[in-house]
Amino acid sequence: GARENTQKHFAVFAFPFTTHAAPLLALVRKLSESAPDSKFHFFNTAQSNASLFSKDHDCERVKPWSVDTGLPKGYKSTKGPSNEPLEYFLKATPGNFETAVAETGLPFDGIISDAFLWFAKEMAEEMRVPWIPYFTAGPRALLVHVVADDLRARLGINGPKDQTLEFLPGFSAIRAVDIPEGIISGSFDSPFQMMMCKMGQMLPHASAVAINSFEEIDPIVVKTLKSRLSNLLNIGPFVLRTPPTSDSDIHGCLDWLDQHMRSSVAYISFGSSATPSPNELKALAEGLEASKFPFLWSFKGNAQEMLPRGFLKRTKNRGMIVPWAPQLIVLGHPSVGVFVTHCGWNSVSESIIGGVPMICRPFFAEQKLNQKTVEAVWGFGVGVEGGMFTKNGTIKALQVILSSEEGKLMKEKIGILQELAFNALDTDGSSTVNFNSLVDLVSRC
Ligand code: U2F
Repeated sequence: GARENTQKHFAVFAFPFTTHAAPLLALVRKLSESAPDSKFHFFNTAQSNASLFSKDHDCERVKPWSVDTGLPKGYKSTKGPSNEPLEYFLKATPGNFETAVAETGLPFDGIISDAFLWFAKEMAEEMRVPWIPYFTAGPRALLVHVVADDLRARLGINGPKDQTLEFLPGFSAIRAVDIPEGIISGSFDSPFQMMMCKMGQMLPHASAVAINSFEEIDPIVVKTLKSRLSNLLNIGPFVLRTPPTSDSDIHGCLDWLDQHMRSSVAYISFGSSATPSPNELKALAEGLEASKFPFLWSFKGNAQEMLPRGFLKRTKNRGMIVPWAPQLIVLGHPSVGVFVTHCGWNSVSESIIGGVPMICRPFFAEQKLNQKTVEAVWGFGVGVEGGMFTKNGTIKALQVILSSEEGKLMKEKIGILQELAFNALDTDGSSTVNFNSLVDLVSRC
């Protein structure tokens, strides 16, 4: 930048939905430790910032700053999951970020943003500073957005669902139906899909693209990505740099796990926003009960009301239901043998870190692509039969992973990637080297 030897300021733009802002903040906090002359303004909705910044946190180097939610005055959220807040927020962008940036009165030396917020590129260009987007999901998800035009040209719009993507290196097991909506199928004109489309077009023009993944996880895909992006920096799994501590285990999951046999427990969680339908919840509960495997369930909502009558009582000796679990530590506990997951990227990464094979029930975004990769590329997980929980499908999937030879093989396979993940974070590992380049880049802004 022009103002060398003075303190540098970075604007950080967060995407305040699902598990996006937390990983971005974790990255920025680590950057601030490695680049002590830099200050970061963390632009995010007040509500999301309130959940991320504890009152006693030192906000000296990373300062929370509010952006408008775009919600109409007096807006009352509906009960249950709703897309409305996202839609209002997207309507308010980029104006809300521009206003907030102006409020600071600062000239910034660079913008670091959630990759979704592509307009940061245009703002950075106006400020004549670098734009560094952070993609919080995996390399395959990133690639399908970057090559979206090629996919449309090859596969057409709403073409045959079973068509495979042989033309894309490493994708021969992936079918059209596994690709996130808004690329070759689904709705194209929703504000969210339009944002994803612009993201794919803008990323090749970024100074660097950081991603919460590691090079060894999917070398062929990483190679293609590197040919499309000017500076791809795989810096993950970043959670290994900022792991939660066991004192966050307020519901006693770890003590409970200690009482169970090695690789015997099913851990269940569907991330921050997916909830199976009442019918599927019932089927999953019936399957768990009939299978007789012990289970630990991180459950959103009122389990008493939402699960079959008497289920909690009948399974109380081998089931534990909690509103929140320290997932990374749980998946690292030797008693956990399988993760029943929606395949959000953080969950897939944490399962790899724990060396736990998966039962996949994806819901939206790139979760189906993650499932197919787990199943058909890496070979350490299964989808539920028919794509939805049924009692028998659940029993079958649990048996495959917890008590079959095939399951043992999956455990071995995921163990290999687990080791590579830890190696990537070693002092001379690929993710450490890439993180150091990112620190350099930030220092040179
Ligand atoms: C969106 O994913 P989600 O937020 O739904 O799910 P994950 O990426 O799997 O992240 C969930 C995180 O919450 C943690 C867990 C993960 O780090 O460890 N957690 C926990 O600690 N305890 C609990 O009881 C439950 C969860 C989106 F929907 C996905 O498609 C994307 O892949 C993802 C990343 O961009 O964001």
